[in-house]
Amino acid sequence: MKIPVRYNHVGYAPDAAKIFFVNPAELPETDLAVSDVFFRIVRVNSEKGVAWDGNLLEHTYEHQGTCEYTGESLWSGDFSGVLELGRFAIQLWKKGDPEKLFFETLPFEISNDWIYRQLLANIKSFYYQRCGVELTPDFAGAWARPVAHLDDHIKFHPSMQRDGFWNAHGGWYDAGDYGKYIVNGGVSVAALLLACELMGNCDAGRAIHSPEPLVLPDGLKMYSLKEEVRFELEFFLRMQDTDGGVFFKVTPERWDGFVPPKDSDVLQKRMVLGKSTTSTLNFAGALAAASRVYRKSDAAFAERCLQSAVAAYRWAVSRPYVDWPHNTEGSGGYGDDRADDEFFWARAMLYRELHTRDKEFADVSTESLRELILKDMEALPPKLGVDWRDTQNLGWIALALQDFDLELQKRARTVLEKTALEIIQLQKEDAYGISLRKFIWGSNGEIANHALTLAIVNTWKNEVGGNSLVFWCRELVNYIYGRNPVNVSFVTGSAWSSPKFPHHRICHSDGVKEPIPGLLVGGINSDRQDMYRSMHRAPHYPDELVGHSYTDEQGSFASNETAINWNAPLTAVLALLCS
Ligand code: 9MR
Repeated sequence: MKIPVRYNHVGYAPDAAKIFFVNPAELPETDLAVSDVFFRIVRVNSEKGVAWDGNLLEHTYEHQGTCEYTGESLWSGDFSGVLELGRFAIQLWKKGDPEKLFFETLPFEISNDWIYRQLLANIKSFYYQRCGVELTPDFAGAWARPVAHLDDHIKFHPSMQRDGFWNAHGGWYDAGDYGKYIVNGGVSVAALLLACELMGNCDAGRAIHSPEPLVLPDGLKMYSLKEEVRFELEFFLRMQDTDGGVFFKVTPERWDGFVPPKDSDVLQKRMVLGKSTTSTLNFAGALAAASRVYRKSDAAFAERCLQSAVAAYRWAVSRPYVDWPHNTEGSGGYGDDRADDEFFWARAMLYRELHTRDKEFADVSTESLRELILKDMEALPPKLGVDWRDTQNLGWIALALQDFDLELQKRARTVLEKTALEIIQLQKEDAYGISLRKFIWGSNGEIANHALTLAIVNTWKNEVGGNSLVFWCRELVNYIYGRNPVNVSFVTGSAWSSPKFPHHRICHSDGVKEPIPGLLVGGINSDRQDMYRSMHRAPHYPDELVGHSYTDEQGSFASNETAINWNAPLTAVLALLCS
């Protein structure tokens, strides 16, 4: 069926802008001018009352022409004036006498709490990624599962030539596979901890800070974000060797098939691999951030995190070029041949945490760190968002959020504001209001990370260059939840159009029809790396268009896998939009 309307399938907040797009080529009549069509917002109740009538425009933002990645010439409609709460549909009508109804969307909501509900689902998704523990029915409902992958007594990979066993228990599975990776876990934890740090005690704050589990509307229990992140942090701490270095990953010997964790346990040996400079610095950045967030509620744990971060940093300083383990036989590579951005992140975090403790940490004194940070700032301008390979934005953010070195704070804020403006400028020039110029593996994660940049800058400044940061942040969120070229709300369980067949081993082996909710899939990826598989396993993309490089199939690891580093920035953005 043709769906000519691109809109947020979940909803819009009453005080938010409510913009949608129309692809006229998908209307039932051709050669229509924009002035031939009008839209109507109708209430989805027995009376179907009209909430708004409006005309369409031939352009959106500063974008006048054809969408480069789909060829569409999108029109746009705006019903920001509808402030009432409820369930609504968008109708497209042909003007004339009589008027003719062309199309009606499936319902979406205008509500104050749709973002909060999605936030809860997202936080919960990390619980479903837990490894090595039983997921109990009171938390997991239909997705309960027995304990597997204990990882508490596993060998080192033969390439390490190291005897003995290691306890690498706990932590989250990275994605659709059963690997656990420090590099990717670290950036995920960092994004989530930013939400913990910045989110005050507003109504939504309970979902972030509560020490007790929450009970969700569906009756299931859920850990607050702070408690959930701690589960991953405990795993991180186990991954630190006695010399301070941090192992890179826990990997099965070969890639697992689509079997449940318990079967994988029987079929596979699991091993520890690493250490590398990047994994060790990633650990340092994440653990230093943790020491900040847990200081008030658990000073001993916070101190342990900080001491471990310092030990990791020292290890990396003395071994600045220890390469990532070039091994992808049973797990992903996360190969990164530059560690300068990880150094910057770790240094900035430690600078922030240690500045009152020079006497104890003479080798990482405020003065010495600052000197290096000044060089980092010159060498490593921010990117539009964080990603697992390039982490310097976390350094910039740490400097922008501290308030004891106002000179560096000002510099960092100015630079990040410029970055935010760049994101917005790209959005304005794009037919779908997004800031990408290429759709890569995990493009949804990239969009979420750009949105996080906007949301972070918004914590100290509401506008850049006259543009509202919240407005542009919400525009990116609208894309994620359905207003995109493939009409998919990219988070499982969020809307009628959500992925049903994510590339996720647990979802496909747990015997439950519905996928685990709250998982963000990678999304449009024009590289389509999964097409290089044998014919019968290659996924079925709808056509050749760059903007249609997405398919809701289990086999599409390049477009339909979920991963913690994509979910994490989205979770943080949703939290910050609730505050
Ligand atoms: O997100 C990663 C992406 O940037 C890389 O291009 C891709 C190929 O190396 O790997 C992605 O990460 C995967 C990881 O290697 C293994 N777990 C699943 C991750 C998401 O697909």
